Parts: sequence; structure tokens; C-alpha cells
Amino acid sequence: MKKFILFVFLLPLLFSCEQEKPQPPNIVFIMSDDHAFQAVSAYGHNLNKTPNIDRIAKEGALFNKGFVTNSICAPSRAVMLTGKHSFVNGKVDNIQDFDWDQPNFAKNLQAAGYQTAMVGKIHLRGLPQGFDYSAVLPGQGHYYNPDFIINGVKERIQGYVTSITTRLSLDWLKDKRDKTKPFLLLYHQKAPHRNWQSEEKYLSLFDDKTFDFPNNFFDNYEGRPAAAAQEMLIAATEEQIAAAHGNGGHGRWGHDFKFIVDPYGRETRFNKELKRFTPEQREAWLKAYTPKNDALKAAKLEGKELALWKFNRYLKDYLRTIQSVDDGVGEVLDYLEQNGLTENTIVVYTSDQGFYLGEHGWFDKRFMYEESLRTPLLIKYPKEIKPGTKIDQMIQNLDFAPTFLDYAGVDIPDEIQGESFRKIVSQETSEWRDAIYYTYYEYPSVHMVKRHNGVRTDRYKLMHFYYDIDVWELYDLKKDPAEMNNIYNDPAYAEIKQMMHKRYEEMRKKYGDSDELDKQFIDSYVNR
Ligand code: SGN
Ligand code: CA
Repeated sequence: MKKFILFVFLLPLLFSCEQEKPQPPNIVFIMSDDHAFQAVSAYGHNLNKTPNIDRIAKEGALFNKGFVTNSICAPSRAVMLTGKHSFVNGKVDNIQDFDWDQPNFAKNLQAAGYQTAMVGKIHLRGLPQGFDYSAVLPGQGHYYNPDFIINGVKERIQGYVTSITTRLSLDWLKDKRDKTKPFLLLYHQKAPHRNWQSEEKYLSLFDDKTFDFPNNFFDNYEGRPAAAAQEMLIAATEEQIAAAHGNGGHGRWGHDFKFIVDPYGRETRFNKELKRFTPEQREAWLKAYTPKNDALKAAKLEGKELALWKFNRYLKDYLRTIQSVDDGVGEVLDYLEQNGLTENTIVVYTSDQGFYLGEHGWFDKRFMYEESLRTPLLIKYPKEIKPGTKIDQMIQNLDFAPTFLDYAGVDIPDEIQGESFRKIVSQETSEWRDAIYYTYYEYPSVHMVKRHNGVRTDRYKLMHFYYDIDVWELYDLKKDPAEMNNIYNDPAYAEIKQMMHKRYEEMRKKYGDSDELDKQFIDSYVNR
């Protein structure tokens, strides 16, 4: 009896000890493909409404300076997984193989007892390592009726890729994981990647709107020869389209603007793309696009008017695909809420790089200029992050791996080059790096963006374009946020130039980059 009384007496103590043991947080890491920060309404650009993505910032934090280290898809994902720069993890461009055998943070979390899943676009060939469950798109994947490789087995799934990615993620959360363990879910959408095919229900969204050009749409690229040499114009002339390398290049009537027969009577390859659709999907598409395309043909627009039309077709299609992404984010946040998981789950929303929405006349990314260097970055974790927090420190995708390991209470391997931003976002400290380093390699290739690297501080950016060119660019981001004025040779900036060169050398040394490595990556690319 005495023993029993003692037991009853000690019972609450036992429970309180149990409760005090911190439970590692769950992590839902949402990444979209090519989602520009300009197209997340929380950033205030007024193009579209993303109420569900915005919920993350409202309940947590919004980063104004989230950057990548290499603005292209597969390399960005390799950096995210490994916490190491491209020239260290080896995946410098979309073409080379990624070595899945190297360490990644999902492997670390898995070893620490996490349930791990990767769903959607990863763009790294081979079976993803570090995941108990994977359902990934082969390569770029398709918008309609996509193939998925589910735990190594290919399967075609009928429907729209964004909704399927959400459904597979929710299925895993609901009944494919061990619910006694913490989880890591990489929920990675293909949208809004080119060629911006929207879900049937959003095909007419924004029809009643006309978007204005960004101020620098008709950029003349003066003082910026690499910018002049790109092939990623929204509104290229027929001559420019014809002269582009390969068939990726500038915006095209079929692939990009969705004409089966272009305004000059030429059949495009778009009809071929529609072959993947079911008859119902095809009908919905033709019903939406045919009258709009016929109207453009009848209007016989030219010059600036035609450019405005192309810009609007591009931007509307792009924004339409984001609507489905936002819907999916809402479904996942609702699931967490309805299952009591909100408090102990970290939710991150970001993109593999930024994107041009007409700035400099462009779509695509790759350049170190702001719109593609910068991504949307939003995070919530009610236990540590105050609602409505705004962060101005310069974060890079290099920092995801160490940050997640830090939250999970797992040791951060020394070889990781990024830093945990946990204390930055909880505002426990404000001490942080004051410069970031950038590299880009994929040239010559689609869009013809030349090899370059550079350093960005809070106010200045120094870039070096090399290989078949040797050009330096310097920008004062405070005076020239649109990066129209290369001040590299401006005597008024001589001291700044010197200081930035010093920072550039320091960064290359710090991360282990060098002229030898640049040369090695040229050789392996040219001789591949
Ligand atoms: C495809 C696109 C390009 C895009 C690359 C890389 N062309 O090649 O416009 O730059 O992917 O994108 S498309 O004709 O296939 O649409 S990335 O995000 O995967 O790096
Ligand atoms: Ca991408």
C-alpha cells in the first residue's frame, strides 16, 4: 500500500519529466521551381495574391535577403542538400551528375531517427539518398499527366503535377510514416517552371488585367556585354529568335506563348506538347487559348504593343501556375493545424532560385543580378519565431542544411560551409556574415548566360564574367537597385572597387574557390 501511495505521488513528477524532454521539431521544407519573390504577395509587389504562402510570413518570418549561391535548378538543390558550394559538392551545372553518395542533411536526420520523405522535383539523377520515401519527377517532369519515380519505380499519374505533388505529400504525412517519430518532408513543386502550364481551373485567371512593363523592360545593356549576349528575352524579334543557339532561347510562339499556328502562319511544335493531355484537358486548353490567340492574330500588333502582349501572356501564365502552388501550401498548413502539428513543426517556403518577371526584358534566371540571385524565403516555427518577423541579414541556400540540423539538435558536420540562421530568425542575435559569394558555370548552354562569379555585400555587388570574355561589373545597390549602371570604371568608386576586390579574394579563399577550379570546370564541361 505504502509503495502504491508513493507511486501515485511520484506519477505526476514522472510525467512532468517526460514533458520537459524536448521533442525534436518536424520540418516541412517547401521549395518551388523558379518562383520569383516578386510573385509572393507578402513581398508587396502587387502582381498576384498568395494568401497561403503569406500565412507563413504572418505567423513567422519573412526574409528580405534570401539568396542562392548558383542560380540554376539542380546545382541549387545540391547546395541545399549538402550545405556546400557547387565547386565543393561537384554539381556545378544542370548537366553534370550529382554524387548522391556524399553526405546530405536528410541522411543526418534519418540517422538521428527522423522519418524522411522527398516529393516532387529534385532534378538530380539517381535514387535520392537519405529518404524513407521518395516520389520524384524524372528530370524536369511534366505539368500534365506526369511520370513519378516512386521509391525507384516509374509510374504515370493522371492529373496536374502541382496537385499530385501535394496529394502524394499529404498521403505520406497521413499514413505512410511512423507517427511516433519526428519527420522531414521535402515538398518540392515543379511550378512555376517554364513553360508555365496552368491548371485547367486557372486558365482564365487575370484575363481582365493588363500588367505594365517593369521600368527596365527595354534595357539596352550598355556597359554590360554579358547581359547583352543572353538569349532569354520575353519579346525577342523574329530575327533574334531565329538567330538564337539551339532551340531553348528567347520566348517562342509555340512552347512559351501557346500558339499551334503562330501569327505568321507557321505551325509550331506546341501541338505535339498537347499530345500528352487527355481529350478533356486538351479541350479545356483550346477553349481558353484559342479566342485569345485569334484576337492577337486579328490585332496585328507590332513593336511595343506586341511586346506588351507577349509580356502579359508570359506573366499571366506564370502567375496562374503559382495559384495552384499556393493552394497546395494551404492544404499542407491545414493538415498540420488539424492534426495538432503546428506548434512543433518548422515550415519553410522558398524557391530553387529567383526569376525575371520582365526586368531587363527577361524571363529565366542564372545571372547574379538581384531578381535571380534572390529568392522568396519565409519560415514559421511558433516555438521560436515571433509572428510578423522581418529579417534583413543575407541568408543563402547554403544555410538550410546546418539550420535544419541545428533545430533538430543534430551535430553540424565541420565540412558544411553554410551557417545556421536559427538565432537570426529568433532574433537572439544579429551577428551575421556581411558578404555572400556566388558562382555560375553553365555556358555555352540554353539562354547563353556567360560564366561568372562575384561577391555581394549589403550595398555593393562585384561580378566577374570570364571564359570567352573578361569583364568586371560593379553596382551600388542603394543608388541603382535595378543594376543598370556598371560603375566599375567610375573614378568616384575607385576605393569601393578596391575594397570589393579584396572581399572577392577573401571569399574565394574562405570557401576554397580558385582560378584552377574555374578552369577545371571549363575543361570537364567542354570535354563532356
Ligand atoms: C529548360 C528550360 C529553360 C531553363 C532550363 C533550366 N527550357 O531547359 O528555359 O532555363 O530548363 O531550368 S524548356 O524548353 O524546357 O522549357 S532549371 O530551373 O531546371 O534550371
Ligand atoms: Ca529552377
